[in-house]
Parts: sequence; structure tokens; C-alpha cells
Amino acid sequence: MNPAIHPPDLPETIASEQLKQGPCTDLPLLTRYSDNPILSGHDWPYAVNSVFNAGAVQLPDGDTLLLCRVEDRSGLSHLCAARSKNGINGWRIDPQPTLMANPRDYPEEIWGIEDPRITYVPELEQFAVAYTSFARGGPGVSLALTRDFRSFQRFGVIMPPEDKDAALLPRRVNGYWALIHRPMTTTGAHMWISYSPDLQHWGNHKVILAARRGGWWDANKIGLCSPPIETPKGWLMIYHGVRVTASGSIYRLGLALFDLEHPEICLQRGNSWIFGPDAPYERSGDVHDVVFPCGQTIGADGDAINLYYGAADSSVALATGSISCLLTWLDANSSVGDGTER
Ligand code: BMA
Repeated sequence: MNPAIHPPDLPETIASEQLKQGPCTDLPLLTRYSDNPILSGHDWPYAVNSVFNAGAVQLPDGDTLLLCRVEDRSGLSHLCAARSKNGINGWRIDPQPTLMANPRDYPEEIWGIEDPRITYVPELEQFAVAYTSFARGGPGVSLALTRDFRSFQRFGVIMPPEDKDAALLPRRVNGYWALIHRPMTTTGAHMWISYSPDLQHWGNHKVILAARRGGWWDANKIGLCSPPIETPKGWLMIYHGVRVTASGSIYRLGLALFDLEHPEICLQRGNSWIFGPDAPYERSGDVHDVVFPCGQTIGADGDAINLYYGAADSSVALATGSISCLLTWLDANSSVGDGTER
């Protein structure tokens, strides 16, 4: 969980209202903030094309920090931080890009860097940022550590192309760091876990959640959304499924729960998606019909969740919910195990 501390007021209120309403087994589990989207290119202090797919974290001073993917007008992306007291509005945006691609030292970033997922790592007293680095070989996973989102220690590519949708778990598992990621394989795009003694050298690779087949909403291509959430029942993961249709792809969200000490074991997987493109800002934009969360913050009660998601590759939006509701829903709406037998 994040190092801190003070939850944004409004989303927590919405989540507690939701809790009062009942046993959390009915959709919707996530409530859109009424003034969505909360950030877009129009808010930026310099010329950009679009702002979306932001990593999120609560800083020790209580501010929410969003590390946004910013696509400039060359088409390439960099990362830029926005800070806010309540995680909703009053954003203070860095006047310059916060983390730029550095193709001279890291040629695998020649076409930019994208989609950061941030994990606070208490053992290191640092934030780990896993992001997509894009070059001729395709997208790969890169890692950087930071204390303040001003200077970064870069590890370069830790998972070679084609791989993306990665986040570090906040603590070691059986003595090893663990990374969730999504390599492309000839059998489809599935979620994997890999382990490392030092964050640089990775091995013991295993599939943790396979894309389903056929008519399922999450057939053929899935990937981790925001970083896994540690709960007493297991690691709760919000993942995306990509439905390919005659008029394009639809990115929707589902839930799966994994064993705390053996995170490659899937305990539960939801039978349906829980959130998909519906609002106008999700249905149309640079890429229509996309909801794509890369980060969340969790309230001081340990339950209220503020999920930050890219909408139609054009803006950042906020949806709120409750972790206990998500778990209750999974109990009532999941297959045992990873759900790929159907
Ligand atoms: C995925 C990623 C995301 C993007 C999504 C929809 O493959 O590249 O950055 O939001 O496609 O375009």
C-alpha cells in the first residue's frame, strides 16, 4: 500500500455511500467522478496532443501524484507529473516533462516511454516506476526508482520486447522481487510473473493469468492495469481484456485474486467484466472505446479506492469504489481457479 495517509475527501465519501447501499454484489462496482475527465491536454502548461494512462501514488505529504503519459505532437510519449491535494482537482503540473525518453543512453526508448505503473517499496523507501519503452523491436518493460519524482535511477529494459503492462509488487515474495508483466506469445497475450534478487536480473517466469478464448470479453489479449493491491484474501488485480470487433477494439476491466505467498496461483477470476467504456469521453477520442487504468490510491480506511484511468487515449478520468466490495463481488461472481477451462 502507499506510504500514506490522507485520503482524498470526495471519493471516499462516494465509496462509503456505496458500502451503505448493500452487499456489493451488483454492478456498478466503480463510480465515475461526476466532473470527469479530471485532466486532459488542455490543462497542460506546454503544447501536447493528449494526456492519459497515468500512474498514481499518494505522497508522504498527502498529495496525490499522477505520473501521466503525455503524447506530444510528434506522436511520441513522455511522462509528466501532476500533483493535487485532493486527487481530484487543483492539479499542479510540472512545467517541463518529468521523465523523457533518453535514446542516447537507452536506445530502446527511441520512440518514447508510456504507461507508467508506480509501486511504493517500503524496503527501499523509494517508488518503483515500471513503464513501457518503445523502439524498433516493439514495446519492452523498463524500470526506474525515485524518491521524489524529480530524479530517477534508471535500470533500463528489464523485460525485452514484446512486453508491457508491468508493475512491481511492493515487497519481496519468498525473498525475491516480483514483477507482473505481459509478453506477447504465439498463443496470445497473457499475464506473467517473474522474480529477481536485485531488480536487474529476472527469471523463474510463469504465466499467472491466461487470456480466455473464443467469445469471452477477455479472449486472446489481457494485461495488468494498476499495480496489484495486497488484501488479506490475496493480491487483487484489476486487468484489462481486449475485445476485437469489426469496428475496432474494446478495452474493458476485470478482476482476479492471487495467493499472497504464491502469486502465480490464481484463486478467483471474475466471470464478467466490471467496467467498460460508456461515458462519451471513454467512447470517443484518439482511440475510441478504451478505459485503461495505470494507477490507484487507497484511502486511510484501507478500503476506498480511487482508480485513475486513461479514457479513449485522450484524457485521465477517475472512478471510485471499495476494495471490500470488489472482493465480495469476486466471491459471488467467479470461477474457481483461473477460469480458462471454458
Ligand atoms: C494498449 C496500450 C495503451 C493504450 C491502449 C489503447 O496497447 O498501448 O497505452 O491506451 O493500447 O490504445
